[in-house]
Amino acid sequence: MGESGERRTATATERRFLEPFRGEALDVPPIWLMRQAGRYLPEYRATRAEAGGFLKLCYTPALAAEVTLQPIRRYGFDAAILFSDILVVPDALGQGVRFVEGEGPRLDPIRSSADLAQLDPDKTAEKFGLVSETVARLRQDLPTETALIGFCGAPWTVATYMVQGQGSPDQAEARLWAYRDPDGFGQLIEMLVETSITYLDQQVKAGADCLQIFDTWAGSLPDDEFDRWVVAPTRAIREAIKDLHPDVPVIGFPRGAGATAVWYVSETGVDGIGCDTATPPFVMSEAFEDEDVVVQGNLDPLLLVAGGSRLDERVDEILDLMRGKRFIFNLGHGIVPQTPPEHVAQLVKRVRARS
Ligand code: 1CP
Repeated sequence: MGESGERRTATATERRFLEPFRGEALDVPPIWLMRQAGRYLPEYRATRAEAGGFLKLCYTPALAAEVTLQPIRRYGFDAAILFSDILVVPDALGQGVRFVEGEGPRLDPIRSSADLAQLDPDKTAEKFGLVSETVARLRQDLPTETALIGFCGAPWTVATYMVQGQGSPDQAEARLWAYRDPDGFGQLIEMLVETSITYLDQQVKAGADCLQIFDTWAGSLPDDEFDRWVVAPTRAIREAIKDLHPDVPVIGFPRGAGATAVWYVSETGVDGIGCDTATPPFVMSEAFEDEDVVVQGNLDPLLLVAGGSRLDERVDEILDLMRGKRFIFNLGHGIVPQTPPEHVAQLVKRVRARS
């Protein structure tokens, strides 16, 4: 094989993770897990300590690539997900983001159009460049058969942190701004749409072969607001990426969308739908039948903590219902820190034992 461009095309066809997106229903579905890199792994805790801070870890390509590879070495997942965070986008835009040990993220809140003027999309190049460097390293270091997922937070979910200044149970500050001043809030969403397109485009150019848009707080909005702040921005990102990279699938994860998930799929045009823990497996198997979409999900992350025969039984139930479908096995939300690593091994073994 000659040029590296040819080589990439040839090897990409060997990545079984991508086959459901090409129309194949596999007997043994591809598997990866949200937050597959993280604190439940001792080697992650060691690398994080070496980095000296969470954002430093995200912005040090050698270390971010290392923690991305750790779960691949242990479990041989079909896809790796770039190690970074959805809050890298506000950080790169110039809103100070800190991670307080044991408390989660803290940001200087943005609550008005005047506050928005402090953000600068032209500033993102340096930090996005470091993330792209991680992606490029990963494409070199990953096994050929392992797909690489890039990601961003959906504009709505990222905005909830930017406006609240931290995580919150109800996303009240963002929801109130959106009601009181939809044009001002819309400017923030528009900035996030444009910045996310740039960010994802760079990740694909650096070697990502699939993208996921995390909308963790999609479920906190009533239908009309869901349309405006979840569906429309996601569709804009999806369309832009399709124009730039027609062969790169985009998975949407509108956590908590419930009955509006089917609407989300048909209106955004995503290629994959991540189902959350509350979605009944029979809904995963039937609700999206009329959509041209790959379904991903949805084991309870706490069942992965509990382990035992309940874990095996539920895995079998999901696999039985999704048999013959274009399906990717995943959790319904991210792995939690108290997960015993051997339970993850048990899960992967159980999924792969199918035929
Ligand atoms: O102390 C630590 O090491 C930090 C823990 C941690 C980790 C491992 C955070 C802080 N982020 C991450 C990595 C991360 N975050 C990934 C890496 C790839 C992977 O292995 O999956 C991804 C995709 C995310 C995405 C992310 N960050 C989301 C969307 C998905 C989800 O879990 O809902 C959200 C909401 C965040 C914000 C965030 N980052 C970190 C925390 C603790 C939080 C949640 C804050 C809150 O709501 O209170």
